Amino acid sequence: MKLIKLLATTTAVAVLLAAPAYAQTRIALVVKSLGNGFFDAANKGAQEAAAELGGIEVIYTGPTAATAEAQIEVVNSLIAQQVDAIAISANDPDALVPALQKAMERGIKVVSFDSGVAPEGRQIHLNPSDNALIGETIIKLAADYLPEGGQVAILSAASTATNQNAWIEAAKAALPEKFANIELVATVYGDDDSVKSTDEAKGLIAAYPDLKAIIAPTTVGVVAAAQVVTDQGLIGKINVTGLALPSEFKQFIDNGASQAVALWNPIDLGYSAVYLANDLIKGEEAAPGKTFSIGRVGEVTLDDTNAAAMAVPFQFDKTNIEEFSKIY
Ligand code: RAM
Repeated sequence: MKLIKLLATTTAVAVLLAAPAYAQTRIALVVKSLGNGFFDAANKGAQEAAAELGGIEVIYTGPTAATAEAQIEVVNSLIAQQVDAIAISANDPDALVPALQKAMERGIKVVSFDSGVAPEGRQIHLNPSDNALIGETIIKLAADYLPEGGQVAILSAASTATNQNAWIEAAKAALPEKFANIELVATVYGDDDSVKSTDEAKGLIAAYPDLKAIIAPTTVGVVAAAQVVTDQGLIGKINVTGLALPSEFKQFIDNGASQAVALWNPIDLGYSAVYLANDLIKGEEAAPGKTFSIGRVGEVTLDDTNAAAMAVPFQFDKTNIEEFSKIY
């Protein structure tokens, strides 16, 4: 009798202990590549949202190299693990569509954030800010310090990256009308890889002796370019600007390789992506015009492609980078 009671109690305890693991909702945060401080910050926000919502495990994952092929492998493995949702920052808008459609067919909710997937491959896309505004901002960051105008070049991430390509397109559209004395001489791709970005920055400097600014709309590329300008003794001759994580970039505002850069809050971006994924898991349907509330960040409303944008980009220079470098 005693033994049965003991067994029953032990089983009950075991079930209780095991229960949370089974009951847990799993949301995978799939990033362009691991080892990127921007995505580490997004993951910080994702974990914060998970803790706030309760019962959620965020699986932070991604390939080592920022390619769509490598992300497809990650997605396929998440499908096999039967996660509840995938929130992805894509290295290509189209290449991931079949794998993500397969995920959706199996009941996995799919959100893209930061760098989008084409509408047929996801339910919601969350942009950090308005694409046209970001495109104009990255040119303005260079133009503000070039009153006489001059040559600039763009050092981007992967050549297929949805977000950078949208910003570059918007930047090119703004150039003739708003920045007539700025000449964009080249666009090169460093694949969000430090070594490749460094080589590409060196290549630009060698090919364009009159280059006045390198605009890198990637937190990886901007650091590489600023380091090259520093190492080659070109501070004051070539201004490096673009989108930078203050904690990684402060040293280059301090040493003068850059006058100013911009970014949004990557922590809020990851946080919001998890909120949206969780809403879909809970049964909410994405539809144009629908508003979703995203905890402490506020709310977003979906446009006619079920995409939404968060806040305006924030500018960092020597007056404020110190303060922001402590946050992200
Ligand atoms: C890199 C990535 C990311 C982009 C930032 C600005 O970390 O390419 O997708 O949003 O830069």
